[in-house]
Amino acid sequence: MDKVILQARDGARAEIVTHGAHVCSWVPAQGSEQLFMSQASEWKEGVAIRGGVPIVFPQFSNLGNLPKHGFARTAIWRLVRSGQLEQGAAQAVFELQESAASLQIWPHVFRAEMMVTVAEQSLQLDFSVVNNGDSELRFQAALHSYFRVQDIQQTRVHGLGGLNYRDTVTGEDSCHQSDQMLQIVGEVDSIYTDVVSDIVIKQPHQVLQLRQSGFTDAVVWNPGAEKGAQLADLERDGFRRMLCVEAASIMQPVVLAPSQVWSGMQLMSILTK
Ligand code: TA6
Repeated sequence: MDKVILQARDGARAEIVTHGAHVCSWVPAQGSEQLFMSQASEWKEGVAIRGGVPIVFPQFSNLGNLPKHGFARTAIWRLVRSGQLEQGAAQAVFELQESAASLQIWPHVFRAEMMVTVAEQSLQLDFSVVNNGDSELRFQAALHSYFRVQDIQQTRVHGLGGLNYRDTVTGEDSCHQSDQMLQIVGEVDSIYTDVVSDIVIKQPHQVLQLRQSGFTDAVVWNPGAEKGAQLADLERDGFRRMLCVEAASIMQPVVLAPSQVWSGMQLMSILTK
């Protein structure tokens, strides 16, 4: 699989494969790996990678007729450019346009772009879509980020208090997050709406801040022991070492008029060690 390795002047690194413009690794300057990557992931053309940052587009989950989570995560993206910027950050840009295969299942003309920027303690992911067709373009999108945690039992999520969410596990649609702090116990699969504040993943050894813009929702997912064991490409007991916190636009799909552009961003920053 073709891979782009980004290295900032300060040593911060990220790795992206053209399969899905998928970020597989992020190591901040003087830091350790921050993304979870399943050792049982298949790394096969046409198959989604279990870990890193899959790009979900143009459909979230099975909320439509397309393959689950859309086709972008299994498509081969084109590398537009990569290298170091003047200030020392490293950046790569990938693009995906309609193809004969995509047009068969989704009759739209578009250009999607993924820009990955790494430096110091941060990784910034900018995802954008332009409608190159002559009719309305409607889609869902998510940066399905898998974070690596030392122990899910010791991990806490802050910043979701006060938000409404859909609990995909129970099927309940109008739940309210009254606790300020979320502890992950068993299977968790929730879509939080109207996200405006930062989300923070706290572990005993570090604090990771997630900032998003453009995306209106955030998904928190951990399959738990039972569902985790059913995922053939999730390494044994992988649920203990991963937590997905995704920047997403699901409940209100993005609607673009011809020539219109939409962009969404997820910025991940280590606050302390
Ligand atoms: O974003 C959460 C979710 O939609 C879950 O429901 C779970 O199925 C997960 O994504 C992973 O999906 P995948 O198709 O990669 O197995």
